[in-house]
Amino acid sequence: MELWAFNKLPYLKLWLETEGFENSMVYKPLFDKMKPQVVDSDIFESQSQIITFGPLLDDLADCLLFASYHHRHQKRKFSGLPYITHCIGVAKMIYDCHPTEVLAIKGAFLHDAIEDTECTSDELELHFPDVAKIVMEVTDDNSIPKVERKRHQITSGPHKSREAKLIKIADKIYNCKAFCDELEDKEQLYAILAFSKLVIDGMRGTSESLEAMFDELFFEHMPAMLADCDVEAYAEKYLASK
Ligand SMILES: [Mn+2]
Repeated sequence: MELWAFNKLPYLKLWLETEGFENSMVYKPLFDKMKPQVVDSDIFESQSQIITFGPLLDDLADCLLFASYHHRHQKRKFSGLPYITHCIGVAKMIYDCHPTEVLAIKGAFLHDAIEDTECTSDELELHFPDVAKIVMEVTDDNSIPKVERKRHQITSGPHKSREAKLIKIADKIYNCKAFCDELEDKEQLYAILAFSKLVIDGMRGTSESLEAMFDELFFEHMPAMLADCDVEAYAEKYLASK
């Protein structure tokens, strides 16, 4: 395994110590492995949400560490948890449904690194040549206007690689779940759900289980009347929103 990220362990430790680690999810086997080197073992005692990836550990550790480092100053909008919990959640969702899709799981850890941090595509390519292309596929082009960018998510979906589709679908599910839990403006929620449905509809046939997971969420939160007839209209609302 290429050990780039292990050079950054002091930074990760710093992040763990300063960013409310007690509320974050932990990739336990990885940190078990790190313990002798940098992390105090007591830090694990109070964890309630522990994620295990089992035998895939070695292949994934670098991706998680690299992503943890680059997202170290960011928090999730609603929960306030360290941003990396989102990347872990997306990776975990793919792992649960498709445990052998290692490239997609690695890509899931890194999927927001280009879009949301100072990490460059060159840097990613250098350290993770097998995953960089997949990450670029799920990275929105911030140089184009927001409406077009959002619309592009719908039109580009069908042409993406299988790995990119898995990440995109899991990412949408994760974010929609958060919106369903936290968003008080229901009209805005329906617009987001409708838009996400159109994006996912363009990638159907990728993962029966992930698609079913999205459908369950969609039909649980979208009133039946709207779900039947107004999806396109609500998606347009989302596209028109700032
Ligand atoms: Mn994401």
